Amino acid sequence: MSSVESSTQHISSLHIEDVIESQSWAAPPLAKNLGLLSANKIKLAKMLMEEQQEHLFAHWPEPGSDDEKKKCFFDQVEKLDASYPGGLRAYIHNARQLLADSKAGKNPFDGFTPSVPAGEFLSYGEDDFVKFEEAGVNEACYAVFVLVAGGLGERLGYSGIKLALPSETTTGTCFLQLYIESILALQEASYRKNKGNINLQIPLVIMTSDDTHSRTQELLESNAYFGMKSDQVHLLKQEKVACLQDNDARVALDPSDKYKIQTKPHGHGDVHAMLYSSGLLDQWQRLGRKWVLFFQDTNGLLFKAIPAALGVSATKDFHVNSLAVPRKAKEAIGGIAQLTHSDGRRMVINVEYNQLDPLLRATGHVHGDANNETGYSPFPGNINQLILKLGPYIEELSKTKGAITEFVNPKYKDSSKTSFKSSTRLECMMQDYPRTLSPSARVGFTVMDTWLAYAPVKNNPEDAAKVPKGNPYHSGTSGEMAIYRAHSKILRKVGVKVEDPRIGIFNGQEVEVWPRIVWSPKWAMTFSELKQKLSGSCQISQKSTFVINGANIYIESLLLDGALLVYSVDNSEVKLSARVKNDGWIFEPVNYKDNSLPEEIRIRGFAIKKIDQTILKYDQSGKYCVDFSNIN
Ligand code: UGB
Repeated sequence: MSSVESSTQHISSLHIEDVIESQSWAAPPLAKNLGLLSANKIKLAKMLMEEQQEHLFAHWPEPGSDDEKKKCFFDQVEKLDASYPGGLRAYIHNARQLLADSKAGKNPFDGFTPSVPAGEFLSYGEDDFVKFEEAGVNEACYAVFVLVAGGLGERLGYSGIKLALPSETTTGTCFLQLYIESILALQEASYRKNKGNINLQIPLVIMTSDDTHSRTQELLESNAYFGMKSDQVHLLKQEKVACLQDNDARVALDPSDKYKIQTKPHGHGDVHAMLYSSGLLDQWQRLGRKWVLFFQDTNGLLFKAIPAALGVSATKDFHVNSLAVPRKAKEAIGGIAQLTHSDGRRMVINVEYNQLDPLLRATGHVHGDANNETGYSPFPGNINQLILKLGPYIEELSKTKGAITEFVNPKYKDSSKTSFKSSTRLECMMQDYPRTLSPSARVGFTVMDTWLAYAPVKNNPEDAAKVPKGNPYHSGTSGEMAIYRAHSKILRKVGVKVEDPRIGIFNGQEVEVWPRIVWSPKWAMTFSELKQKLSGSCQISQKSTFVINGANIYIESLLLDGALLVYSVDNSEVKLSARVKNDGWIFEPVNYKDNSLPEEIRIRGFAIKKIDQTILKYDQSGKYCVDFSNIN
């Protein structure tokens, strides 16, 4: 039987009425092909016609040609319809409205005046910081972590998933490993602090997308979940949304496949709807969880700030606590602002970096997004680390079902704003969650030093090198250097003499090169833990590399000028006094255009050459008191 005959039979047996009726509503190329579709897909076809989407079928040949592709097209339509609240029709309607607003130049914050809100400002090692850190560790056993990792990182120009990228190349620890080990260390510290009375595993949810899902799963599985229990980790995959080709919200076809709708990510704001529909929130509440901590894929410093920020949330009973850092004007991070409406409404919210300048100019700030006398923008920079209190979060989501205010950001061809350079789509951001909260909600933020809390890896070498002087590069180079700087500065705060950095230039970026000091999270998560682990006189030269990996390594004195790596198993205790001098490890500049090198090296602009090192390894349980010196 030919496919034409088979489709005719399909028509007669299944939905002849729909098909006959189609004469009135379907464009001819579609009408002829309706016999290929199930009743539900015919409904979707009708909806698309009603929403002026007939261009999607203009190229469809007679039945018998490309039938499988036509069916696949409607499989995709069905999926897009099911994954958007209210379906594809609602998506098209929302898009039309937002595109009209965008064309009219309407500001989403119309009627609101921005001002600088009051928040908590913490300095590493100060009394307040230490107090909040201790409170945070106490509370960590009631926390859950949610990592948004659906983005591909097109700006970074890295072909792998960003979670697999080494956070630094001294140890090669990738971001996902660093995050998981930090959560496990926090879990352990919280268990100890609660004297073993509360023994909860801290769950980790990772939001992935089609771009990242399977590679994230593989990374976890091939590394035994980096020490987490496999049922402690939950992957939720977000779906993409349809692209739009014009102001009428006509859906765009994929330029490389005319039977496919072009799709793009909807943004990290999807995380709220996904958590809502996953059932995890109620499960966590039943188990007595209190806090949900959201974070992003490439910030190697984040967990230095987490315990204190969680302590702030717990102490001040914040429903929402955004972690922030001082922000340079025009830096590509959102600004946290208090917005007050002429009708009395008021909210503390992130204003995204591309909206802050126009909003300020529209409300009488003639210089727009500018630094003040401190050399920084008066608006703290949002680093998209949010801590939400679980109870109020569940209450709010039961009203909104996790839907987040969307926006559209078309790149117009010219000032007439009638056509786009390339297709666009609706997007939403997780930090817009507080926009629907009532004014009585307890919304706050916590500002910490950038060197301690924030060093994302987002920009490729070429773009990073073009960043205005004084603004952060947010590159592979700066992300790695920031980890060494943070560890060096933290050690200085506990009394270690760490030599000043030298200046290095890699991939056209001028960076401070501090000693390469790296420790595993289980060695020390907090200021108090560090103080217990370090005593006596300790000195580290700029050319040094110092790696500590083990829970119970106590440094009693240290004179280091070279590379020293200390490893121990968790059930051993090492008390170490060491004087080490060797040629150590050095950075060799590499050209990012050199295709013979691995991408993760090229994006940094340097490779580590291991000339000489001292390795002290304790892989059997026991107590060790080590006095090591290779200096005569
Ligand atoms: N992400 C997803 O999981 N799904 C998506 O669809 C998109 C992204 P970007 P950007 O702190 O540095 C954010 O692209 O545009 C994940 C804040 O909006 O790195 O730089 C993705 O995998 C901004 O206010 O975000 O801006 C990644 O983990 C500022 O805080 C995360 O979402 C800035 O980050 C962020 O994606 C910052």
